[in-house]
Amino acid sequence: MSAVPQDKARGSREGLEFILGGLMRRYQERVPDVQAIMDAMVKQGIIGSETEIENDHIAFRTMGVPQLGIQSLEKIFLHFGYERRDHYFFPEKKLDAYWYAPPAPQYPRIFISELRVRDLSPEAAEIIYSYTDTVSTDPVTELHLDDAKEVDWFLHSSLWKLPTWDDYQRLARESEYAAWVIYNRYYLNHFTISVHNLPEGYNTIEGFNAFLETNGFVLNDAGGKIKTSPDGKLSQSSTVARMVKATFAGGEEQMIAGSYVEFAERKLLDAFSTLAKAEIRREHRREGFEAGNADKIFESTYSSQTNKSE
Ligand code: OOG
Ligand code: NI
Repeated sequence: MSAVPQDKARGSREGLEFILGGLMRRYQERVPDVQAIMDAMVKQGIIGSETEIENDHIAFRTMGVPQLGIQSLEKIFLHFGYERRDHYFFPEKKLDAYWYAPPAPQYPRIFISELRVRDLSPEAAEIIYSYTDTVSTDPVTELHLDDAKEVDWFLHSSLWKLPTWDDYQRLARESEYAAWVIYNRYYLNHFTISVHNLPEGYNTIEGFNAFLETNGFVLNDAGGKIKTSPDGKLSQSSTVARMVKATFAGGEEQMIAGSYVEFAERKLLDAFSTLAKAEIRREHRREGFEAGNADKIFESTYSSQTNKSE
């Protein structure tokens, strides 16, 4: 039994902020829509500066093999005080996912999904194992989690060898998610702008989508441009991932789907529907995620959607 109190065994807030900052910086560099959307919001007077944007959640994708996947990546965030919440299952896409509640409301929630590699065809699974088998043990167990620079480096370093363009295409034919992860690994898949606290006219997904489309941003329309939970309290939309130049094994360059931006509106829970605006905090709004919404948001990197932005 450890005598160390819980909060002392946990990673520091400074460490967590360094890691989240490092993720956002690489993501912003790779996804021009991020800066473009923030600039458009400032220009329109929706916000005074980009620091006012509330990040609802960030998302990662992982390969479900024993030494990697959710159980490996989550260790980093559990160390910094995140708590695992609900499980979601996507039978058609062969994915599992969990969401994680942050240690304090100023931090984003985290959504981590995982490919059920064992459910793919033997051919596709073999391609994946030919990369992941070089990782013999869970790499997160070897990290010094209190060394934020080491964690930041790990999240942006190659877990396995550079894929071949041929393997990427063969995977994409069976699972576009698999192809995305084999190349993009733990790069942030998206960050999410909370719209419900924005000024009138922009504080609903309908209003915010209209603003985005007026400014030329292309939205994912899988299942409709607005995805709403059955309780009507969580509505989401997302941009279509732009294509990024990727260098495959042997130096071959190809354009593939990168990351995207998501938007979320969380309505007040019925018990708090009469609260004055100044009193509303995160805990008064609809929490968590919704499998039916997420199922369609995944398609923001699928060719059926990315074809529209080329
Ligand atoms: C995640 C899609 C699901 C949400 O908020 O429900 C999601 C992904 O594309 O990896 O982000
Ligand atoms: Ni999301």
